[in-house]
Amino acid sequence: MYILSRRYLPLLVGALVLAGASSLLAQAPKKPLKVGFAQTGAESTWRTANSESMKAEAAKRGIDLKFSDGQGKQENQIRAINSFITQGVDAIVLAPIVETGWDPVLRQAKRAHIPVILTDRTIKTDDESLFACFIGSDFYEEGRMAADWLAKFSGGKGSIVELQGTPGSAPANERRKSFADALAKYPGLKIIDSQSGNFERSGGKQVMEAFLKKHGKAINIVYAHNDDMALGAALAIEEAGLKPGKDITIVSIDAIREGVKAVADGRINCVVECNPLFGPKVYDTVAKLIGGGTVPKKAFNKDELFDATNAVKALPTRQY
Ligand code: GYE
Repeated sequence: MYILSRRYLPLLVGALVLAGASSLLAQAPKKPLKVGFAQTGAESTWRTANSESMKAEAAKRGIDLKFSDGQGKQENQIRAINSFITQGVDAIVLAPIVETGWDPVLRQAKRAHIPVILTDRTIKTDDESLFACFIGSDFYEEGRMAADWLAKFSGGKGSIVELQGTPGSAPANERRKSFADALAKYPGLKIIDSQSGNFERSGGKQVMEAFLKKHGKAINIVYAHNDDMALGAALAIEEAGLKPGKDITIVSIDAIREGVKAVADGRINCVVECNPLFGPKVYDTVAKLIGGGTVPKKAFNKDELFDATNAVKALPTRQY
């Protein structure tokens, strides 16, 4: 008996030490998740709502969020990602301002074993292993919805000016392409001019002023890639002595509260929704990835459309 316990004593002590250590570990407060978010900038109301959603949800979950405002420049976003890697974040969230040019910095993140979640906008790459997944809206579908709505509303006739988003960005590329693709079915609807207003209200106003000078009364319709530019264009139309929503039909994308309100007031005719509030979905995904789970490579938000038939009713519950 005595001999037995002598032999097993060290084992027993070892087991006790291990048990003690693991219960201590269990009691130690968990380190908060560290997430780096490289945002494009603050060009629109949509963007502000998106940043708010990401910040508020991080605060709610006790996530240590490193937020970087790229101020509309890809090089700032690349710098931010490099700094997130140096800081050893658990995950990187990127809203890529343009579609191309991300491979080198994403390779760095991959080498550091940090998962990258693309939100809002997609990228073009030959190596899809450089990002874990994408969460956002289907921009191609949004442009198609806008075109089909317009074809019905206009009876398939009219001259359109287009206000494009940021050059090279996924939403500008896809909203432009799908709208043009859909218009092929309606030969009476023609795009007579198209320029970028950079997704900004001031940009939309300036470009619309130039369009009005150049084309005058020939313009029947404005297709804006976002509500901020549509609201800027509505101002330019008013300043030119015309009635937006009546003399010139306006259709745009985002459905920010002010956009839906403008539809309710008859200044804009239709807004296609693009929901920016995906903070919760992004952090759920981060948690899953870090826990070793699998997530869908691409997850799209479901978007609606508002026009004179439903805008007034929708207004009180708009969240952004
Ligand atoms: O439509 C626009 C913003 O990428 C979906 O960017 C986003 C777009 C949105 O500035 O308002």
